Amino acid sequence: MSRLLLIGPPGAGKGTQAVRLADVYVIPAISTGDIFRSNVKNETALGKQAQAFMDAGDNVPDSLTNELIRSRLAESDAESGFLLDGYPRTVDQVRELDEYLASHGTQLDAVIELVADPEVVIARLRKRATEQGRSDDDENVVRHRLDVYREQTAPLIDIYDGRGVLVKVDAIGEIAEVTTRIVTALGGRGLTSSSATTL
Ligand code: B4P
Repeated sequence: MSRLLLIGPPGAGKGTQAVRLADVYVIPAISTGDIFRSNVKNETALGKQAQAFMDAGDNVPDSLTNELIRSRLAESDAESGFLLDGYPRTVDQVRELDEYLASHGTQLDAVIELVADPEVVIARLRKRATEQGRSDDDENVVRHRLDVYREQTAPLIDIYDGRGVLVKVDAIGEIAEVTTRIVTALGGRGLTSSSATTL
């Protein structure tokens, strides 16, 4: 049973690693970014509210994001563990997640920080912009997303470090190599899975 979260700047590889780690630890990967994108695509009320913030590279308001995560974590597949990708992103979201976990008598096992140089992530997102055409991968928007990350999300790293749950991992290198680093680091904290040992 693992309750994990991934934190790092845009383009550090959160979504990429989340899918791989979900396989390894047999837990659902819950990406607020993916949930918002699917709502935008399906033109739901939530998608309509979130779109302008996403296109500008701003965080979607906490009020919308917290509610979304509360109901997602309440689904049965998240009962025995989960990997949060891109949530929490603000101090208010940390508070909300803390309250949710405490009310369910649980806590996070580890917070994985993906460490990547801003110029590397800009180059990755430039490549994704040509491949996928995501509106928030425009270079000016990416630079703004990095500023938002520095101001609103980077402070969370100290919070989790202070709680002794932070695991820092170098996110530069081949995708599989980064996964192996994460699994090794989590293994060092006693977090294993039967499939993790086969990596
Ligand atoms: P996200 O979907 O979280 O977008 P992201 O930060 O860019 O991460 P993503 O997972 O997509 O990219 P990855 O690093 O895996 O958020 C998008 C927007 O949604 C936010 O700006 C915000 O508006 C909103 N939002 C989401 N969560 C929110 C919250 N909690 N509160 C408020 N608003 C929220 O990968 C990037 C690229 O790098 C990919 O092309 C990938 O193939 C490549 N890559 C990955 N690893 C690599 C490696 N090792 N080597 C080379 N390339 C690699």
